[in-house]
Amino acid sequence: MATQQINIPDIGDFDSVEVIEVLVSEGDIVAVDDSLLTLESDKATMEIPSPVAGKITKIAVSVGDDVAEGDYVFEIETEENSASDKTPEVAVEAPKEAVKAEAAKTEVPKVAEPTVNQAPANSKPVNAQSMGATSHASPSVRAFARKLGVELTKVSGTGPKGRVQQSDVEGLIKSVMQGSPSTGATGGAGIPPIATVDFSKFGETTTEELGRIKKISGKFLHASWLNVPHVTQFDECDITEMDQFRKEQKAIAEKQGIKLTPLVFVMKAVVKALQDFPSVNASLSPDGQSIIKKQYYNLGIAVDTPNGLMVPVVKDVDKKGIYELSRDLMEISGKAREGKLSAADMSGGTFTISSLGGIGGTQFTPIVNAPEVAIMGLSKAKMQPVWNGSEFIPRLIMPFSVSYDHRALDGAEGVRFTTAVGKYLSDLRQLIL
Ligand code: CAO
Repeated sequence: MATQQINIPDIGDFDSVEVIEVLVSEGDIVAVDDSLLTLESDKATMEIPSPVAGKITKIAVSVGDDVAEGDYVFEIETEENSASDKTPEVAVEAPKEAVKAEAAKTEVPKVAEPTVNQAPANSKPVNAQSMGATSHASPSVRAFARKLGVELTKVSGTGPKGRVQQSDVEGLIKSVMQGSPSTGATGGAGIPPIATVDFSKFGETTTEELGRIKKISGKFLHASWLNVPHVTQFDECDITEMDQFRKEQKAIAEKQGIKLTPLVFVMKAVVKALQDFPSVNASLSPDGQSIIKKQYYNLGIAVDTPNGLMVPVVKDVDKKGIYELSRDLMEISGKAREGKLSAADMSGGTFTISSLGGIGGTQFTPIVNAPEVAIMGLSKAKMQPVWNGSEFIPRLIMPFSVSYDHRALDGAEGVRFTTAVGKYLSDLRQLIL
């Protein structure tokens, strides 16, 4: 092992130039030509590359320092036989000023003619990502990013070896301005990005553009996920009697062309519980300082369509009977699947229900349909043995969950609400009290 001193090489006509970025940290392993420093004069920005491969053992400059040709800036520990002949070895602990003076007397290594091009045997070469807070980019791209206030470490480079190009910086800005992540897995606004992976390295892939609806709903879901502090309350209720009643009515309903499913009963129970807990049928004001309680009961119903998730709204659920609600539900879900919903069909909701009960699953955590403050997720009901105090009896139990905005509702309100829904569904007679 040898320690090699790195000095500022020939930087043209500049006497003194400011250090604007130190691109490595002590302990980093660098390869020949990896950028170590960025300097900026009033005319140009330039990067100082490493003339050797090795481990950074000392950093003798800081951001804001002024440096000139010959100034000592780093020490790099290299393999004994790989150090440049032209480069003097210095004491590792030498104080900056002493080394500066020493460096001034010595020949400055020519960075364009590195004599070493291999990293130490026990090290792995660094790339832009593994150098901690550093990114590979040309000075002009760095200047461009700095001008726009973009942190280069947040930009995924698409150039050779992950080098950040101007188009990468522009892409990130564009995605942030559009309010969407720059890749499916990458966020803006200070959210740490997820690495871009070339999946084709591991096997065959196909790429299909997301459908229009999925892109639109994705933005809303992402915005809610990021803005709303979610809590999900899980619960279950005994719908044995309710389902018995539904089955009794089913044949009559079918004669009128209506399909009676548990969902419409849930809608009625939810509205009754919303009347008991007005803060759940509400929205927060834009400044987050007030809660706006709504005296109308319009339920958004998540509908699975070939084009993606849509949430049409059934209006005035409190004023409608089971048959009328079933008709409404069939109509809007049909329109949703045919892509015929109007803007009016999709607006004015006060609370949303997402029912996966016809498909399966035991529980799930729906995302609040902001600016509403709560959403219910319905799962599939199953016959289960329930202890009645003296024996197990078979009962039809439906699991459900309610996700809510914790800024609007406390946990106690959340569970009181789910308990009320369960109470109404377990005994439909309570709905008319
Ligand atoms: N438990 C057990 N069975 C249930 C049930 C439940 N919770 N909910 C519905 N079922 C049964 C129905 O009774 C029906 O059976 P029968 O034909 O024997 O009566 C069957 O499941 C299919 O019901 P359905 O799904 O056609 O009707 P629905 O009224 O329950 O739901 C709709 C309508 C539009 C909500 C539904 O079709 C749909 O699109 N669901 C998906 C919603 C979705 O994707 N949500 C996720 C969004 S991401 O949060």
